[in-house]
Amino acid sequence: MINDKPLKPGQYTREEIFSQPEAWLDALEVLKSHTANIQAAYNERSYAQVIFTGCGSTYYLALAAAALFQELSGQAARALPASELWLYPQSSYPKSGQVLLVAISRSGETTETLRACESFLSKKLGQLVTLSCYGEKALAGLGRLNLVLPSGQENSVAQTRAFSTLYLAATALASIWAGQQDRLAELVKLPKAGRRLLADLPGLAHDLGTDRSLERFYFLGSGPRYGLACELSLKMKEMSLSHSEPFHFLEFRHGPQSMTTPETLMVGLLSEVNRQRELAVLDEMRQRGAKILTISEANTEVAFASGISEAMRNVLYLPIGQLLAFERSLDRGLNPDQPHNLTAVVHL
Ligand code: F1P
Repeated sequence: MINDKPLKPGQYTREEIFSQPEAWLDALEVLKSHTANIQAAYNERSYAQVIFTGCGSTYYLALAAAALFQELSGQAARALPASELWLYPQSSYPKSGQVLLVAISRSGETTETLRACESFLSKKLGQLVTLSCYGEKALAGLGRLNLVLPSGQENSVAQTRAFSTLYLAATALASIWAGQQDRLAELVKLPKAGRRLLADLPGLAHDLGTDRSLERFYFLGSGPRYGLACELSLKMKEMSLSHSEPFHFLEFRHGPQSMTTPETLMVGLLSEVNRQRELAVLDEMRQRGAKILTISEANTEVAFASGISEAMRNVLYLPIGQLLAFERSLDRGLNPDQPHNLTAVVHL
C-alpha cells in the first residue's frame, strides 16, 4: 500500500526498474569511498582462486562477475551456488592455497549464503568480501570487507534494481582488483545511458511482452554476458511463469536448437569481440521461424550508444529483459511484484 491506496499490479517493480540509473549513481558514490579498502582486501595476500557466490539471481550475478574479473585480471575465478560451497566443499574449494570468496546477496540473510560463508571462515580457507543491500543483516557483518549498496533495496520479490546495482558494484570490484582503476571513470556514464534506454524501450517491451504468439524464450550470452542471460531467463520465469532458458551462444546448436519454433523469441546479448559468430546462430534460428531480438552497443534492435568500453557496459543488457518479463507478466494477468510461489528470501 502506498498512502493507504492499494497498489496496482507491478507498481513496485515498475518503480524499481525505472529508478535503476539513480540507484547506480548512489552505488558509484559508495564504491568511490571504499576504493582503498577494496584494493587492500585483494592485495593483502595472494590467492589461488577467487570464488564468487550467491543464490538464484545473485548466483547468476556471480557467474557474470567471475567471468569479467578473470577476463580483466587473468586471475583464476569461478562462480558456484552458495549451496554447493556449503554442502560440497570438497568439489568447490582448491586443496591448497587461499581463496578470496565474494558472497553476493540482496537480502543479506539467505540461509545457504550465510552457511557457506560461516563454514568458509571456520575452515580458515581465506578472506571473505560481501556485497549486499542491507547493512543491518547478517551477511554484512561477516566479511573482512562488507560493501553495502542501500540504493539496491527493493520491495518486489524478483530482483531488478538490486541485481543491476550489485552487478555494478561487482564490475567496479573486478576493475580495481585487476589493477585497472582508471576504468571506474567509465562507469559514471552508465546512469545517463541507462536513462536513455529506459526512455526508449517501453514501446518495444510492450509489443513483445503482449505478443501472445510467443510461448518460449531463449536468452543467449557468452563470456561475461552468460550470467546476465541466466538472470534475464530467470526474470521471465519468475515474473511471467514462461518457459525460458539461457545458453552460451554456440552451445545452442548442440541440441537445444531442435526446440526452435515460430513461437520462440531468441534474445541475443551480442558481444563486439565475437559478434559475427554470435549473429550467425541467431540468423540460423531466424531461418527456422524464430523471432529474434538483438542487444548490443550499436546496429541492433536495442542499441546502448553509450560510448563505454565493452567490459564496463554489460549492465545495459538488463533493462530490456526486465521490461519484457514485466510486460508479459501484466499481459498474463499476473502481478510481477508478487510472483507465484516465490518469496523474497529463502530461509531454510
Ligand atoms: C536470492 C534469491 C533471489 C530470488 C528470490 C529468492 O536472494 O534466490 O535470487 O530471486 O528472490 O532469493 P538474495 O540472497 O540475493 O537476497
